[in-house]
Amino acid sequence: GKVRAPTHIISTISDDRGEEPCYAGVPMSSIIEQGYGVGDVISLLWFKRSLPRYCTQFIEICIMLCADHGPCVSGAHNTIVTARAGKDLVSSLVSGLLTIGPRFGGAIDDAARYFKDAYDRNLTPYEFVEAMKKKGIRVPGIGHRIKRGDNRDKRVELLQKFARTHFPSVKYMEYAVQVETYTLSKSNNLVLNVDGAIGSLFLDLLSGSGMFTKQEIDEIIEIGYLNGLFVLARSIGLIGHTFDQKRLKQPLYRHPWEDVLYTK
Ligand code: Q5B
Repeated sequence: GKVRAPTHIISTISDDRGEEPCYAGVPMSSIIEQGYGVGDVISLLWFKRSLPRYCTQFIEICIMLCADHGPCVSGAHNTIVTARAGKDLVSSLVSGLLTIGPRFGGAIDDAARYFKDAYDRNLTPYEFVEAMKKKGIRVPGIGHRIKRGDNRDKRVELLQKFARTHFPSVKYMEYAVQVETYTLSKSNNLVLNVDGAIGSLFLDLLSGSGMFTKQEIDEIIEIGYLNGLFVLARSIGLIGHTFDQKRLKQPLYRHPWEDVLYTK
């Protein structure tokens, strides 16, 4: 009858058994015929639902804006050095990806966690930032190596502009902006960075779209989906840097002695 041998894997996001693969129940032909984009595919495979157009457009904007930030950042640097050591595409890519973490590009989830907790507990920006300082924790999503109060990150402005026009509510982002106003009063480098902008705005997307229950939002934040946006986006640039180095036939990289302080 209906007795089934126990399975070793449970999977809920895609199915390749039928005539055509399905993403979260949506057949590939519908994805193509209905003109879905990468944002829709991410919605289906990560969030297991179709999201409204402004949400998928926001996801696509995040991907486009974070695809690359020049050759000098940690990820691109690692990828360039690896490609110049003669390694293959995948090795060069993952060597760059492995730098993504709490200081570089991987602060989105923590920014969302801390901004959500502070906003939901009605902490003033002063109370939030000073409490973080007491705990010795840098505010995730705040601070940048080259961006300043008088040289803002254009990516952050573009994300904010889009959300202010299309999102039903931007309360978490406005809170992050208030935090930035306070941190900038302490030091000119403590701007809201791209991780903080995406983290706070994704909270607005999750809570304002009406597509997620409170429990689902808490689970998404707890598991930490949002760094995935940076990982996915920056892979595009890291692959580009790999091809660039190969195309330019760049030799093995060796760091110059004069740029090292040899000391005892
Ligand atoms: N201070 C990002 O630091 C950076 C503070 C802070 C309180 C803070 C730092 C930080 C949180 C993590 C974060 C994402 C490491 C950054 C990205 C993608 C990217 C990258 C690119 C791309 C920069 C100087 C003084 C010290 C610190 C204090 C610094 N940050 N206080 N909360 N958040 N942020 N990461 O310049 O009293 O002198 O000891 O950890 O959000 O990764 O383009 O490069 O697209 O590729 O090294 O945009 O902010 O500054 O360490 O010299 O600190 O500021 O305590 O105070 P820096 P430091 P004091 S976006």
